[in-house]
Amino acid sequence: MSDIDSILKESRVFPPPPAFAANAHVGSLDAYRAMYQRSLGDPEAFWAEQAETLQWFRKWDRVLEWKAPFARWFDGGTLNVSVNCLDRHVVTWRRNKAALIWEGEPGDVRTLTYRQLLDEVCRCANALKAMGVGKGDRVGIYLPMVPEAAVAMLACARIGATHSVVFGGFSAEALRDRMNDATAKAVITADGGYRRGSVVPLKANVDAALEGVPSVTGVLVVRRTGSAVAMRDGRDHWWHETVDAASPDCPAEPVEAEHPLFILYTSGTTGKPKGVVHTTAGYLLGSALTTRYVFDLKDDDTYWCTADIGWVTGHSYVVYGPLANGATALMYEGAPNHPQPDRFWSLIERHRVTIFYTAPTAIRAFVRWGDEWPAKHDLASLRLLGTVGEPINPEAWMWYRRVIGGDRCPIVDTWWQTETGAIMITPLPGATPTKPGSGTLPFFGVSPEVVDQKGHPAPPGAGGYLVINKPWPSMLRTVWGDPDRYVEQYWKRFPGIYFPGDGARRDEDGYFWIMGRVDDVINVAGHRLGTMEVESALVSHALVAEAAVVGRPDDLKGQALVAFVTVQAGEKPDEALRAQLKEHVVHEIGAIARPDDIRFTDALPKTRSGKIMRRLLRDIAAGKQTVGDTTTLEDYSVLARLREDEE
Ligand code: 7RM
Repeated sequence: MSDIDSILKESRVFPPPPAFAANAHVGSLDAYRAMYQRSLGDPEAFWAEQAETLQWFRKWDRVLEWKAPFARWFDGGTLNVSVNCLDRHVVTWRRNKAALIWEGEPGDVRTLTYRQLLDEVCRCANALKAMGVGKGDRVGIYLPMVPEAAVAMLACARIGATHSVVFGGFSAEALRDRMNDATAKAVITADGGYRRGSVVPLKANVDAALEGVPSVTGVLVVRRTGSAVAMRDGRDHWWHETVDAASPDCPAEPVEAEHPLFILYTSGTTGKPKGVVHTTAGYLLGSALTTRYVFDLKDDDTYWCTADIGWVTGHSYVVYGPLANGATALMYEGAPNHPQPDRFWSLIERHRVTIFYTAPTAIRAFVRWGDEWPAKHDLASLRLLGTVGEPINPEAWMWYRRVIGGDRCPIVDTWWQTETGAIMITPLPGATPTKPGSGTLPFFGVSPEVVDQKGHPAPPGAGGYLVINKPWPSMLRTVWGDPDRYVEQYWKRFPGIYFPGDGARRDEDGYFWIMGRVDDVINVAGHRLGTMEVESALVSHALVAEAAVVGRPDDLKGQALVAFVTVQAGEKPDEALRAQLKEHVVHEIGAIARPDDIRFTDALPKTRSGKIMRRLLRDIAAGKQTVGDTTTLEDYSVLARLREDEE
């Protein structure tokens, strides 16, 4: 088997705007390189120095203990995450600074200052204690994007309970499996949540889920929608009764540096979800440090990460990273197109957002909905844009820069995973010249490489496997209850080296280009093609909004290339466009990547966090009637429509 062939060429470069660089935490590539060299020259000294920026009850004895692949960071130290996110700010001028500005989907707005947030966290912590929850217990959090979600996470941290947030869009079954896997003691939920104007019945789902979860003895219920719910005596408690009545004083529990802060389940490509375990000090350090440097965060910023707290991006860049830095974060409950496709731009205009962080899937939807929606709003408050979740196609990047960023804002394309806890490969906006589609360079202390199948370094320009060859503080520690799976999944492909599962290449400048998941690589006549490059060639056609390519078994070529394509709103795809797109790909990258079939569709199957599920498209392209596990699919009707479209 060969490595991955890289075929797409992209040569645009955007240096940081001088005015941005002049005020940035890191203002030049030289400054970045000097700090990066130092971080890898003596990682333990670097991380010890950085750990001084946290508040500790007791300092660590030892920076790192590495018994590959098991790491312990800052052993001997004790601290509390909620103290770092709240208490240390309320003793400064920040006590009356807005910590969270929240907007509900119906348009209601709430602001919580650091002082108010700390009081609410303490009350919630006391309410949890009264329910019998203490250090080491696991607590499920199944909430919409309301301030209480952040409060609940911090309240768990305050008493040393380990939270497991389950995305509010997941089913009762998914919730049940996760609560059982973690043997949770309590669940925090709401009567419902708003999504595109309708109410998601969260409490009813909890009731159904808990039928099969003997470990849960208490449920705390936020009243959000006012919908009628059943309350079970002795088990269920209203937030507005118990939390509101509780004392706002709750001393923080000092916990060990390696105490598990949270479990977050990630659905692997197959089989049961893995409970990724993150611990206290290393995770907090990683999320805090990256938030400060990658987003060049300052006290007068209004920072908005659009991720749901059900995903790791919501953990690290809605809650822990911004609050650890004393920032003002915007939180929004609902859909980007409710009541109209300009909701995000309206939010940015009204709240004067300065830093905006979202996903390529959202950006491609905005492109498709049309430029008239952002054009209705004044986006001049923005100074920095970010993206995460999938490779971003260069044309979507260019659109983001021009239409949202007014050709003025740097873009940080941040590569990382649930497992890495924090951003790993990213530009620093005042230092790194950016290239559309590239995550550019590693963050401090991160040592990634592109290797061939034998684990040898791949030459510049050659596609291969992305690996990380040194431990870092915010790395996952294990899979909850299944250390063998941890070893098997991440440390076996290249023994002793972390393998994230992505393909990548490094260019002559040392920039990383993520080429997609290696499971999705397509084998055409001996060439191994990453999905990102062919998809980007398709998306660079003016009429294409989104594309996903997969392989279909082919007697002659091994695999034939099948492209699923969504066109811009209002366009009618036809035979002529199909022929044009094939020629367009040949023109952009060469005959090897010419799609054998192009199938137009109005939507692609995606996970609930917006990642294209190529695995399902492979089954459809192969004409299989039943497709693999679809439990993480966002919209089931997409599959039915794709099948109907079959010619
Ligand atoms: C944060 C998050 C992780 C996977 C990862 C990649 C893909 C994420 C980028 C990206 C290219 C990026 N966690 N991915 N960010 N690919 N460029 N900037 O998404 O655990 O849900 O997913 O997402 O494949 O391995 S995650």
